[in-house]
Amino acid sequence: MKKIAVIMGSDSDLPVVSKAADTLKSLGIPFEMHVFSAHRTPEEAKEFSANARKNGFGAIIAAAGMAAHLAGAIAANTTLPVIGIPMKSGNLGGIDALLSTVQMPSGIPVATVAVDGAVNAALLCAEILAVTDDVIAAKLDAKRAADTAKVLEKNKAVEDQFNI
Ligand code: RP5
Repeated sequence: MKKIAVIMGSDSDLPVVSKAADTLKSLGIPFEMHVFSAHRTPEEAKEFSANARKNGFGAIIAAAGMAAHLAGAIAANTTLPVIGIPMKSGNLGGIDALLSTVQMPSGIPVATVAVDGAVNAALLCAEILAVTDDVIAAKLDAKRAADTAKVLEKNKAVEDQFNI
């Protein structure tokens, strides 16, 4: 099975990014976590992304805050799918990172999830792998069914409490 790379610009991103790790773990998908910064360790970020395909990765998550150019810098050096997580950090509450990550010019795509959207980033990676992996596809179907059951249960509790 292909691995997922989970890269963050700073270890200060870890409390949010660890939710992507938890999600991948729950689906049995192998992954690696790294701290590479587009501006503090640009050579390491480049080296990792340039070699990611031959090192067995199938997609890359890149989380960064503020003037967040990590996902774009990673995507510049690979044709693997790159999913950007704009992080809520600094004075602008994540709007800076959201615009920096989502507004990639044509030619180098970054699929951007919500601000701090680590769970969806991991699920999107799982969906990418599930195109050719029936085991992951089945796990995603089971998760959807379980999530639906939980909401139906909550609906029933509210209906029982308020509706005559
Ligand atoms: C970004 O700047 C990181 O991704 C982080 O979200 C933000 C702040 O980093 P630290 O100053 O906490 O290392 O590069």
